Amino acid sequence: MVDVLLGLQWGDEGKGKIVDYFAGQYDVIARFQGGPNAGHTLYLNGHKVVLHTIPSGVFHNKCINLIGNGVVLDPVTFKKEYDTISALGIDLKKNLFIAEKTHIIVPTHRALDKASELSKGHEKIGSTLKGIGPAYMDKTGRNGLRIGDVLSPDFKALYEKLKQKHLQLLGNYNFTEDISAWEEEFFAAVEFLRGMNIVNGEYFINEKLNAGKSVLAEGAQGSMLDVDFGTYPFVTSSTTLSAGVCTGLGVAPKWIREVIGVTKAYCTRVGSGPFPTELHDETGELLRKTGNEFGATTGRPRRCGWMDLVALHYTCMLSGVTQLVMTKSDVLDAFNEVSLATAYEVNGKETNQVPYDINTAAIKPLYKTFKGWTDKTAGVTAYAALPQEMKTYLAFIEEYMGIPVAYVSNGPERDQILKK
Ligand code: 2SA
Ligand code: MG
Repeated sequence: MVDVLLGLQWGDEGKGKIVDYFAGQYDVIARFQGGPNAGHTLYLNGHKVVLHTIPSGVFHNKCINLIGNGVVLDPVTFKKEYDTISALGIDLKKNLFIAEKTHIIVPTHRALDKASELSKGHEKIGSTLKGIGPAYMDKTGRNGLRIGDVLSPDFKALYEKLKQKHLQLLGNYNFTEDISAWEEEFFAAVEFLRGMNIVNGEYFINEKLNAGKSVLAEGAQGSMLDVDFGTYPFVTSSTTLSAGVCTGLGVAPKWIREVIGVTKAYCTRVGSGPFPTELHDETGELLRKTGNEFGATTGRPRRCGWMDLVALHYTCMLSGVTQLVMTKSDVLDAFNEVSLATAYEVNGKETNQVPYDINTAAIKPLYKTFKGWTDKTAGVTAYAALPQEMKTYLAFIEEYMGIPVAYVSNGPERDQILKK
């Protein structure tokens, strides 16, 4: 069976900690979409490790880790990550596998990402500039290079052909940055990739499933960044929903069992695009300060606001979420009152649905406000011992969503998670 773990908002829901909590219970951990635009933070014996491409099961001795065909892999960031993890004494050779149909991010993809963003001016997407969009464009445009190609003696020629296409495009953008230094690193990393366990991912995973092994599909980014159903065009370029598991790994829907959706107890977003419950006042400021909502890599302040049940209901519907994990509940300890958006007012009309014109419509979220809790949740070690006010808040969410909040994470440490 395959269980899926994914983010229900705009990323940064704290998936890294949660997937680490669950990983040891599965035989295989597989990434099915996204690329080095992901950043899953884990702690190993006090060392902080941020994983971008490598699945989060690598710190569990018995877990097999698969990078699925739906991922776009940058050989350079992959090699750096591999070296960092190996330096911690982890033998990746044994349990890391890469699907041969995984697409490759080449240096000119990164250049194209940058050029495209620059050309958009103040309408830019706020991309991570890792080359994600251009790599997926080449995949669907049928020009891409795949991991299986690095084993071919013609790889250099295939690369040159793609590069020439990109240089033409870059010329149109008047992009003149020299990428030769990037290329040197790239070819060193491609050479390194040749020594990896490159497998046919779809047979690999189906053989495991048929042998009764359990798989956890590890999502990256968030559901509201999904290329089809997110706040388009302010989205990433992959399917971040549970549907992406089937195409991103080559598994049939019949295998999918639980869909575990991770949501913060409030809401954040980095980059541009609509965010109906964003708070521009001191409450938003307090959420940012208390929740330390600053980008892990860039230090960019994240936009903050109350939890949006309209959007959450939408993303749970799209992925068929069966249980919710609520993270950073302890951040709400700082508030006398906490609110949940339960409906939108769009052009004077009330609705419980996410509208098509979310980018342009004047959306006024309608809130239900709850009394805050005077007892802190931060030190609580059992779900049943959570403050009554918080239980009321959780019960309302469960009722609205029709899905249990099966876990509450009340702090950054590994053991700060409460099971219902
Ligand atoms: P891109 O680079 O083409 O995917 O950027 C397009 C938009 O998607 C946003 N984006 C993200 N937003 C939040 N978290 C992301 N990834 C990590 C995560 C975050 C991390 O999975 O939690 O590194 O801590 C992520 N990836 C892409 C981006 O801001 C653009 O708005
Ligand atoms: Mg993150």
